[in-house]
Amino acid sequence: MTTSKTYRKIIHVDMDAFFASVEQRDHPALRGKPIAVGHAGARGVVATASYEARKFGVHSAMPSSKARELCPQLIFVHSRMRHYQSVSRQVREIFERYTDIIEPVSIDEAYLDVTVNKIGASTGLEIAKLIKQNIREELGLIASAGVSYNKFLAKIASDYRKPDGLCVIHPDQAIEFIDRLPIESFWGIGPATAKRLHALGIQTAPQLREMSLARLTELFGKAGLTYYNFVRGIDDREVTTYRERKSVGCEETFSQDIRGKAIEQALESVIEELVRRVNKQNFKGKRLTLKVRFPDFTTLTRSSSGQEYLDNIKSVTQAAAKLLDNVTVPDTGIRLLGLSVSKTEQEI
Ligand code: TTP
Ligand code: MG
Repeated sequence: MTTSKTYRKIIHVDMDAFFASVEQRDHPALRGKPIAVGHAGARGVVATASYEARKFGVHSAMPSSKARELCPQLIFVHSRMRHYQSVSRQVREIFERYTDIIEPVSIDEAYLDVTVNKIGASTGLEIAKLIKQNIREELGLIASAGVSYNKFLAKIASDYRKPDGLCVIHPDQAIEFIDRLPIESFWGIGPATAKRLHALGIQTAPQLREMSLARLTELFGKAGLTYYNFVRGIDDREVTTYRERKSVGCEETFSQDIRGKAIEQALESVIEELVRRVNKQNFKGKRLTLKVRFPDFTTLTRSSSGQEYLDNIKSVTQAAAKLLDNVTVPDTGIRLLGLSVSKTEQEI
């Protein structure tokens, strides 16, 4: 008797230096230059940097002042979020030529299940090549793609040899790839978990593989099973096309810190926009969360749930006022104000 195991064909696509590449594409004068998308001001941060700037050590989430120190010739470009979102939709349209099973992870990243696909291709590699080619020729942008039999490995594959990467991890190569990874790059292993594992003497994937399932779940609960499986190349997560929206929010960062009356006015405008979004998406939720960021970047959130749906100005204003009453605003004011509506435990 022969048995053959059929594997899924999963692709992970991640655009290279996404915002920066869009800017370099649209403004030829910026091509080949170190650029950063973000605010150059004293309080600005880098959203992303072109690969030319990365050579100097500039990276996402770095304060702009630090970036300028590392790379004095760095050119700052303002972020155009709406534009990037529309490019992201164009990328998605390319994916849709091959499959409808698409799971967007962020504005520039998605998983695709092409086990059954619209062009009858027999390998994921063939489709990944076509997608990269379409993105390059039609959008003038570069993407990295990874192909494997599950999401975890497809993501590892797309990160491998970025930018302009294309990598396939076959089932019989999985363990070899995994063993080259630092444990921090496993899905779900953040800095805190990594620290705990290091304290137990676990630095590498082979060491992690020696831990029993019982020990891992004792230490990390449900996540223990995930680590146990991942380190063996097992990940049964589906590529999910639909995700129920858990919250709808709106926030505003001010060009100057605001205080007093200006906060009330800002709150009104955030509420108006929030209610507009809630209704546009026909979202039903009774929980409101207020987010306030102070000039020193400390951020505070306060939530409360009521009986009414937060889909109108009146109910949101009442709930927001109560939350804001519990916040002590320092003399220096605030730099960001945000509100979001979500579902309560009972509603989910
Ligand atoms: P990433 O895919 O993490 O970064 P990237 O596309 O710029 O670079 P890479 O080639 O390494 O994939 O994020 C996608 C976009 O999201 C990025 O272009 C800008 C934005 N972003 C932020 O605004 N802030 C952040 O801290 C990060 C990580 C990304
Ligand atoms: Mg990217």
